Amino acid sequence: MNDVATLEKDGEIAVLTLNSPPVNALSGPVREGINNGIKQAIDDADVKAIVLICEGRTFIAGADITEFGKAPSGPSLFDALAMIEHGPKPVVAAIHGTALGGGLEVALTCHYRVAVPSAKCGLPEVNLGLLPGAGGTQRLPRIVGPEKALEMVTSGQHVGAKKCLEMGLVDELAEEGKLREGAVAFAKKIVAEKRPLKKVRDLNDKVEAARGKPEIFAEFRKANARKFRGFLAPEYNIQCIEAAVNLPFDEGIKVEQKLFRELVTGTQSAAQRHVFFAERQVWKLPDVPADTPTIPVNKVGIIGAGTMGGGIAMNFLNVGLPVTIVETKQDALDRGLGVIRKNYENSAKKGRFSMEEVEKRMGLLKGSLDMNDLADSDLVIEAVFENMDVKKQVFTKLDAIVKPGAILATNTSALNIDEIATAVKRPEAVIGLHFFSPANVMRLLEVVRADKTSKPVIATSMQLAKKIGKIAALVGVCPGFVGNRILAQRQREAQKLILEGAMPWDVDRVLYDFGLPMGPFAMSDLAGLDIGWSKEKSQGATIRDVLCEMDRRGQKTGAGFYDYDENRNAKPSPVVEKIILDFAQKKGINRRKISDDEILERCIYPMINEGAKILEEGKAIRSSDIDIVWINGYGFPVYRGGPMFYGDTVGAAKVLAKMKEFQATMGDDFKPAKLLEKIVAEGKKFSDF
Ligand code: 3H9
Repeated sequence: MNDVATLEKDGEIAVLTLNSPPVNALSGPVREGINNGIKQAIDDADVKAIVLICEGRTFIAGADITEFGKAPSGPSLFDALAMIEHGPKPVVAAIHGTALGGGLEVALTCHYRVAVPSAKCGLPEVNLGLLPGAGGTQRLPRIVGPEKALEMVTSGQHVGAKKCLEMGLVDELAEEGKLREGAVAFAKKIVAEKRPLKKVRDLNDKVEAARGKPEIFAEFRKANARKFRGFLAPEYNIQCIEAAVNLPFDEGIKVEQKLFRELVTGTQSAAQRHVFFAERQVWKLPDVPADTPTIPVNKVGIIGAGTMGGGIAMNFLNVGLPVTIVETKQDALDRGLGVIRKNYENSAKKGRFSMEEVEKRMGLLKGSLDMNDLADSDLVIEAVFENMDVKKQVFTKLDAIVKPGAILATNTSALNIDEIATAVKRPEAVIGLHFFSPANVMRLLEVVRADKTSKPVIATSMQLAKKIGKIAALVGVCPGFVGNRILAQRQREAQKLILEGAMPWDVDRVLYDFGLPMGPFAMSDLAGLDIGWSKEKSQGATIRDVLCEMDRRGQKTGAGFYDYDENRNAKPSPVVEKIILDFAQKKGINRRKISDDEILERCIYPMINEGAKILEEGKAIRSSDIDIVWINGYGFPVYRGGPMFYGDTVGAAKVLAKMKEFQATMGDDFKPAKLLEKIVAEGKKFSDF
């Protein structure tokens, strides 16, 4: 038939098998294979029913995402679906792995669905800034009802086969490992029983029952407003389910088509598709190939039981790896272990796991006051406070204690790891593992490669990151590494802006509306303004100094840049306004009105420019890695694709022009990166690097 589809016969049952690794995505050849295979089986008078099944790790996992934005080739998916649905013979989808997006839409067009218990079904298009564009939004609610359909299409969740069976999404479960036999037997059964062709499009009970009940949608929108903020796709998905409820099937399909086209040609979906591939690219290291030997890690040591050390420990306990935490004082150790236990107990109370599981994880944790207890660790992560001399002493001690071949990692967020590595005789074992706070929650891990770090140490760190459920980006040593180095640009501008004319709440509002979870000043209030501040050294040199001296140290003291009520709701503070005005006057600054556009451009463009410098210096492997860091470590809105993709969206030429304009009036904080100039000169994009 073609390279990806084969048609065989098992008695009266035709079995159409698709084989297009890695995930049987609906590329041109796969669509052609379905279309022609079904037609051939229909034309064969001996065939009474058809089973559609896939080879490899999964049933069809969706449309081929790489095809979006390109000219379509081969038969349309709709032709293939019509061939299945309107044909005269029952078609049974046989599902293993995942039936996702267009894959589930194919299965929903089949007349019956059989799955193995481990299979999962879902419509995850929303995560790509899309909606199911092949009838999914119209067929799904006809089976599971509009409420469940709303959940599924706006969350993109993968639903297990047993649940699918309960919901009617799957008709029968086949024995694990025996899908083909099970599906063929099922097909034979429906032939023998002369069951009718069950077309999902004709099932109207559930959608009609919801007609005239707009509150279903109003309540759903309200309940999820925070979660959906800024994203287009969830709202468009909701509108499609509304159409399924209120319109006849074919009219509903027209709405789905129109909204799908809008999304697939829009910037948000392009950004979210970019993130999908970026998340997969980030693991690929050009000079550390996949077959690089790794170091078995069965025991982890952590130095420091503070917030960071404790959070880091939890990551390993969660996946069953024993951890020894070393502290210098018994009370600090007890406190640290107590916090870990409390965190686990809170999760258990919320029903995430059982109390037994809490004990199991705590049973893997050992506290100690003696660094010698780390001797047989395969990986030691140092998480003591940020002081070069202290860290070097710790590493020298570790060097003498820990067995050869172990990885010696530092969780520093700022210090020079090359210098830390001079404290040991085995610099090849030293690496940075920069966890973000809270370390047991935040998904990002910056894996920092020092000058002499060996490839097995890098490969092992990346592998371990995956094991503990992080997304890791390999970066180089430079001040602040990738994430904080870029953050410093935004922080500097935010501070300047409030002296020049804006107020903290203006800056915060603009960045919040851009899509960040909170602005820099709300962030500082949350973290505590006195981090890294001391009364003795404070000279009132910055607004922060002034605020801290007044004991306005952020949310914890009920006041910082904002005033807080007892529920920690922030209000702009007249006191802060006056402090800022006085401060600006003292500095001889003539305050002026600053537009929202200027706030945004001054906060974001220098970040993009810094990203270009990072690429130019080779401190990140690719521009999309920087996006991954900022999306997962700092809440950069996914629908903008990360700072570098956003730079491509506005255009490197515009970023450069603005940087030059700002440089002319405000100095070299805005000096364009050489790479930015080069990209513009060559008419390229950041994503080309
Ligand atoms: C859609 O269906 C729209 C329709 O409604 C409308 C039609 C008109 N296309 O994740 P992995 C690649 S939208 C192209 O590492 P896993 C992936 O890039 C789609 N490529 O494996 C990677 O490549 P590489 C809705 C795809 O086992 C390789 O396959 N569907 C696609 O951890 C392995 O992927 C989705 O959103 C694709 N659709 O997870 C599902 N999918 O090796 C998206 C994967 O070069 N996919 N690749 O880096 C997934 O969620 C996961 O890949 C899956 C497997 C769970 C299937």
